[in-house]
Amino acid sequence: MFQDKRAFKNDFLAKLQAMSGKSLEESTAFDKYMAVGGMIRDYISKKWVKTNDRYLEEDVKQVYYFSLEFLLGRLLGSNLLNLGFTEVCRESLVELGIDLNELENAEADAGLGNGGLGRLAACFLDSMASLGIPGHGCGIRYRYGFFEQRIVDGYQVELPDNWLRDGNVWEVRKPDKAVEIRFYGVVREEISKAKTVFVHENYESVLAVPYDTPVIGYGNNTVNTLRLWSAEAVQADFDLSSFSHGNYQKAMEYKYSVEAISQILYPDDNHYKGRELRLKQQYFFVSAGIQSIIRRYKKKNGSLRQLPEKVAIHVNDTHPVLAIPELMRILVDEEEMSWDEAWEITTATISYTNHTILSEAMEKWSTDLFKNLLPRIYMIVYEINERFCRELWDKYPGDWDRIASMAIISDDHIKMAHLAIAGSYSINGVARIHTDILKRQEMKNFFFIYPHKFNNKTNGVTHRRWLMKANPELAALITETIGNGWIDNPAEFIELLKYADDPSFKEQAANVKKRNKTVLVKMIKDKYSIDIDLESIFDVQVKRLHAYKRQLLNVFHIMDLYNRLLETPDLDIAPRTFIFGAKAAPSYFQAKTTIKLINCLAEIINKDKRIMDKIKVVFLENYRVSLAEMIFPAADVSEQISTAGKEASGTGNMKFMLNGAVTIGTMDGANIEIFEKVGPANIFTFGLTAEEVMDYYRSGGYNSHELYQNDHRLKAIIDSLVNGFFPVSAGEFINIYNSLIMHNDEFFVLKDFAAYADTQMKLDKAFRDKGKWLGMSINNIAYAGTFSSDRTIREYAKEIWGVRPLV
Ligand code: 26V
Repeated sequence: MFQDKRAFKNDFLAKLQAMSGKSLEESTAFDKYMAVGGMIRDYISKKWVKTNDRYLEEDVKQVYYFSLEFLLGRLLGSNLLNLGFTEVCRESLVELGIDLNELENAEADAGLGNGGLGRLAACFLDSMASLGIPGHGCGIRYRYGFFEQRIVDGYQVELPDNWLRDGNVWEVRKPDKAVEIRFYGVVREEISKAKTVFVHENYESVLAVPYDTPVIGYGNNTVNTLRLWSAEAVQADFDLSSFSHGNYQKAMEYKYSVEAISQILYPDDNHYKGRELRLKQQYFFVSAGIQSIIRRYKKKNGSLRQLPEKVAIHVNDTHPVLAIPELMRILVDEEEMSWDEAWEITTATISYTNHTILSEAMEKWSTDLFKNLLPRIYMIVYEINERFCRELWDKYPGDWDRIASMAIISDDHIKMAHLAIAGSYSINGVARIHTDILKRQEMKNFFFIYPHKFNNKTNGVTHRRWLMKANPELAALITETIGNGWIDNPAEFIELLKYADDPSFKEQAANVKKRNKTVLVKMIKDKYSIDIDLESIFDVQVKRLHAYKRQLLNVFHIMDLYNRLLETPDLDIAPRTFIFGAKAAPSYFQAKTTIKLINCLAEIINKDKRIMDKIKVVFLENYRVSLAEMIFPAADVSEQISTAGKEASGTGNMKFMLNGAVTIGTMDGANIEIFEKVGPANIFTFGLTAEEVMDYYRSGGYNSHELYQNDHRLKAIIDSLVNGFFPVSAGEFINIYNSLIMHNDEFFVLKDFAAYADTQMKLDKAFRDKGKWLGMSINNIAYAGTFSSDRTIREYAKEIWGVRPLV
């Protein structure tokens, strides 16, 4: 099939006909993409079965990564890469007059995630498979992924992401492995054989049907599984009995209400809103996942007592934390284990990662809502809370305040993070500073009683997708220079340090960057009709739109630069292109206003002839994984400017670094660890530290209005939000103005502005020294090995899960 070009072409033409029913001439790019996808599926099917058989036969410990989000992006390119078939495929297709890139572009992104947390889950799957670790994903097969963003008159408009419309070549439906999930109803206690048993009655049944997607390891024979669950009605679509009783409408209502569970991905990132459907989604996939794990486990092992020796279940943030009471339910109610034994097993099986400390993101469910939807699970959580509070009481007799603040249930709400901490054996943050903040502040009281549970696992990104796939020319140059050992061992990037001063290597690296910039320039010209100077600094901020990420600070710097250029048109600066990409949560008003502001500013600056094209501003619509793959390789500057203490880690920062961009950033998240690796000469840092921010929050002393009054540059910028400078209705940007001036600038945009603008000037100077800049760029690549998710996953495997690669 893939052994040589002749075999490939034969099989491809046959597959194309079989799948599309069309001739080569008639077929579309999508048909051809499906055909190659079908070939890959056939090719890996044996390896997939074999991988599972070996896991079962050799009875190895397996890890299940539970996540409400998996932001995979496209799979054709990365599957070809991991199988080593990119070249044979590309060349064979050329001989048929077909461009592989065009087929890749025909694939819809699997956008089943909001941002960092979902993309991390996808990088982890790639690393687990590539390291040969028996590890699988478990999540929801959303009918609609993260919304598609259109910019209309500068405003964000959301469209449904109908990613499954034309079918999904990678998934396999497994109806025989479906399980039943129960919602609502009542629980009756009964005495049976001198034991209390709990009978759940009058519940509503939902069928969870799994769709499996292969996760193909790089250059090994491992094919792991991402299992995504879809909700279906239990009865046949047209239930004859209710139909004949005139209950057609009722039957259909039930069907639609069930299907709603896996219909959409909630598009809020870092903002919790206690919606019942969201809780339903959480229990739905967690219960399905645990039931299927137990079923598989029992095939091989008799007693569930050894479960933690064979199974690790990892919960990605608190979203899947119902895994804890669900596992308890199965052990206690179905396996008839004692509570204590069940608790011992559960807390030795489940581990938890925290991804944010923003208080508005902390999940807490109203007990009324919870009890109504999940009556038996509520009873179990209630019991967990009782026992936990008793334990606290023994440690802190009489200290009601402390106990109330740590309780799992308090103020008529269930605190999911507290449940996660009590019910798991490991709790980790995603960068050193983040873990330290958890231990010292947010989870201080828990750290005090369970110090052994807390640990750090600094995030990473897969260098296969984010370098080899996204930036093949840079990957080839690195291999030419230091050999290909870095592919299996990204720490070897460090060998590049020897070439950081090598003029010929530098020139080649510069040429690669230039070609990548050319690709982006062409896309921008074609799509937005904006002319970009190839020699300009490509200064990029791509991430979710959120006040704490401070896209506003970036905007203020651009406005200031513009003002200065108007005063001094021949201002001595390198030309710059400011590139943004960001989606705002549909209900996040200020974030949407910020998008409008960026687009208004772009409009003004890009058409102002007076500044002689010194600066341009581009807002790239619909930021997503496949667009990111085009952006990172073309970036010169990586904007990582969150308010210190707020960005748990960041992973975009790592993707930029890996592609030779230089960071301008605050001492926040993983920026700190990047700084420690590359050293102060190869990164631009500025602004308040997390401690300083904390001190202001604790003790006051910050007055944004004073800053506004005293800094004439800042005043000019902020005034222009509301003085008619922008051609919008009065009041358009008043909420931004108010958040800064009337509500004392919660994220310290004004406070960090001067330091940011100064640092940007230093960056400008460094960029104009071409040799120096290239050295910085190369240093960044050289130190990027640490931030490969292979390093991260090895740490999880060894220090949390206790799983080993199967070789
Ligand atoms: C939270 C919530 C809260 C409830 C409502 C829906 C919803 C949806 C998503 C989230 C996730 C927010 C947490 C998150 O994405 N954190 C990011 O995780 C990255 C990976 O660890 C990390 O690099 C980013 O710094 C962090 O913001």
